[in-house]
Amino acid sequence: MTVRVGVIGAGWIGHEHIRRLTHQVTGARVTAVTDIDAARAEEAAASVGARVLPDGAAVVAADDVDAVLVTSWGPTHAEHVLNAIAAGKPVFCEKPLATTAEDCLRILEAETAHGRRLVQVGFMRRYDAGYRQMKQVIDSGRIGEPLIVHCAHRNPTVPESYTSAMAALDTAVHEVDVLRWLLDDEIVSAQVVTPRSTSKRFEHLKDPQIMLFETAKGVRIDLEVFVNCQYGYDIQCEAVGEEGLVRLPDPAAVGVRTAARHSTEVLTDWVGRFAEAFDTEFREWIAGVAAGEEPTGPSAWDGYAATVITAATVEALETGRVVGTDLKPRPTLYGGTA
Ligand code: NAD
Ligand code: ISE
Repeated sequence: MTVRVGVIGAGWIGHEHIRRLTHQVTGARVTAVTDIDAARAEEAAASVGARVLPDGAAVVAADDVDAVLVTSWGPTHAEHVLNAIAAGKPVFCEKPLATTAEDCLRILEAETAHGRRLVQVGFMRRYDAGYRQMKQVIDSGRIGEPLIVHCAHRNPTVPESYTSAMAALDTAVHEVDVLRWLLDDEIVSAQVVTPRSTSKRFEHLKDPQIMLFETAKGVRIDLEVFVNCQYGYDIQCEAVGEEGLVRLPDPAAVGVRTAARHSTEVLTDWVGRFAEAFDTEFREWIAGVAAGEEPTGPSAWDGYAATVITAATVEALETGRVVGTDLKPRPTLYGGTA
């Protein structure tokens, strides 16, 4: 079966995913595209022979759309995801699931009422080969119980529109998700420490930031978010356990020796760093949809948890306090008891 996908939002990542679904994933075809910017929708649709529809509701309702991909701006995600659940169609939503806890809870309620999972959230790091190897090592018990995790998330630069809160909401959100998954543990509090800011930033921005998280089992996580580091896109993660440690590998790169120097290249953006992870993420999602199975990737519950935890991190930044995350009880649909 070919899964016919309708895309809502044909911006930067929408384009990437349309290209991916068309050229990197078998068993999928993009049949409909919408964007509030009509020219963008036209261009994206024309590139793959899809039709343009007037809005997200029309994409969800279309007879030639089996599954929905939401790649519009974050504040619009909840509306499209709720429409897809109401239509009983599988929906892949780029992060964030929604920008408020209340909207996430509406989605959890709607999916729970539907009775089976339809929603997957685009936290692609769970599909990165290096993180998957780290998870195997942690789950095998080889390093003993995890105690501390050291992480860094560095972007070379960000535009002026990027705010201090986005360090948590837009950037650290990836670590929040992947660490909850790696450790099979919940983040219960957040704290933010701000060192001296780099001079290579827009004046309004606090950069870098050091985020400190604690999990329910007492694991401590330190995360450096530095979005104007200049030198490249660099993701680091090291989990220290009772009997050893496991470290995320750097992407494979040849070593070059010349002029009395040995160097390896550092990537410059997330598109290249996680290209294979995005491909795997969509191959697995499409295969599951084609087989009529519930998605196995990050769930609406994971999307809710990420939104609550990153909101607590912003509060911690703004108040200087340690802020609890205060999640609601996890419904049974997502492996909980509520
Ligand atoms: P973008 O601004 O380039 O594209 C968003 C597009 O959505 C725009 O073309 C805009 O016109 C359109 N749009 C907005 N509201 C709409 C609506 N209601 N209906 C139809 N179209 C609408 O932004 P982007 O960088 O592509 O980011 C899009 C989403 O993807 C964001 O939620 C962002 O957080 C997420 N994202 C995820 C990753 C990742 O690593 N997983 C990376 C980048 C962006
Ligand atoms: C962006 O939205 C992403 O999702 C990238 O993965 C992240 O590295 C970047 O900091 C965000 O702005």
